[in-house]
Amino acid sequence: MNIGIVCYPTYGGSGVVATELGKALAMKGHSVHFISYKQPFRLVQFLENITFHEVSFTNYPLFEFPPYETALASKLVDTVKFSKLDLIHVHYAIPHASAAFLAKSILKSQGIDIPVVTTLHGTDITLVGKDVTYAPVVQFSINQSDGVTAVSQSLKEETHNLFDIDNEIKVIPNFIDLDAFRKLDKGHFKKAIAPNNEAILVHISNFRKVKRIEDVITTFSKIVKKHPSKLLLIGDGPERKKAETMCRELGTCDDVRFLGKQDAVGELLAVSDLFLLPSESESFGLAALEAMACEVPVISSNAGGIPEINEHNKTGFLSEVGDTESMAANALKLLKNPEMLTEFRKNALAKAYTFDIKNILPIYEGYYEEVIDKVKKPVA
Ligand code: GMT
Repeated sequence: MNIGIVCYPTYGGSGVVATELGKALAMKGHSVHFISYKQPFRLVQFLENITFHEVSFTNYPLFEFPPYETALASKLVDTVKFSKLDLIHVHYAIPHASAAFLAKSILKSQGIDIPVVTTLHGTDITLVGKDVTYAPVVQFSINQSDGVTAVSQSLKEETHNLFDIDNEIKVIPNFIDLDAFRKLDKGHFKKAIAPNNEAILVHISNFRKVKRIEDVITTFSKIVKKHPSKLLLIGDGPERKKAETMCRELGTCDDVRFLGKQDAVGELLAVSDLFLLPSESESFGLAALEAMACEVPVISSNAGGIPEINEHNKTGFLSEVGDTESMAANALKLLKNPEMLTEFRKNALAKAYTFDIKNILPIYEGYYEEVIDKVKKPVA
């Protein structure tokens, strides 16, 4: 197939999923065309079958905000026609689904019926999408898509709760490349981070409010009082400053390392003992899955789709959002009991295997074929 993928190029789960999906499709022989305003950050090496189409803006003094949606729709029209796409797959509804709808309508007027699949990722529904600023367009464009997928059962339910959706939403969970994310022997690295064999806890996110970074810091401060530990904070975003201030106030600065944005997160996960994810809401929690693939159990909140990945008392523990007391107690339970930690490590890996990209990729391919067939031969 000749597939167009629209995504955000920046650090964030939806861009990662879109890029890894495109790379895997290309490796299987499909032609993949990424369409975005910048090269996606995980699309670093040259791969046969992959083309990147940059959405560029023509600025004009009248525009305080350059009309990205219009530029994207125009780019889609152009790419569909000249690269002969069979399907457009947009990741994150805003504004990708409505731009795709506009492109589809333009192409239809020229005799081309391009199938559009929209994948809902989370905040495009639960946080930003439901806001009145965007809601009518989000609802309309989801209903106009030829196929709609959600990355978890929880997100599918949430979408139906928040919007009037008459389209069938297919759940296709996020996935992991178990060759790229696996436990590695990085003893020297561990020694550098934790010279006295302290436990290593890790959190990876975009440091937005929804991630509750304050709970990561508070939970860690409770853990470190009872067990020698280090905390690695990977990523960057609006809440970072607050996190730094909290570390100073709590006196944990010596044990907390802010590593900023990192590309090789696998290497850091390889030396970690526990992953902390106390999010307010999380449609899936891809970072937790990446940790589990590296045999790192997860101490998380019980929000959204997290329990579909992190099994309570098996691959980690779930606590109510904001209950840092319970999160710290759960972490200590594992850190103080090496046998239990080993068991949980194995369970985490076994669970990660159920999200192996090798199993999820054929589901996407089958769904694309189904949607293309539906558009070609509409049901009478
Ligand atoms: O978490 C974010 O703010 C980033 C966001 C994105 O679109 O990049 O992540 C969402 O999509 C990921 C990939 O499907 C999911 O793993 C995350 O759970 C989801 N984030 C939220 O629902 C908050």
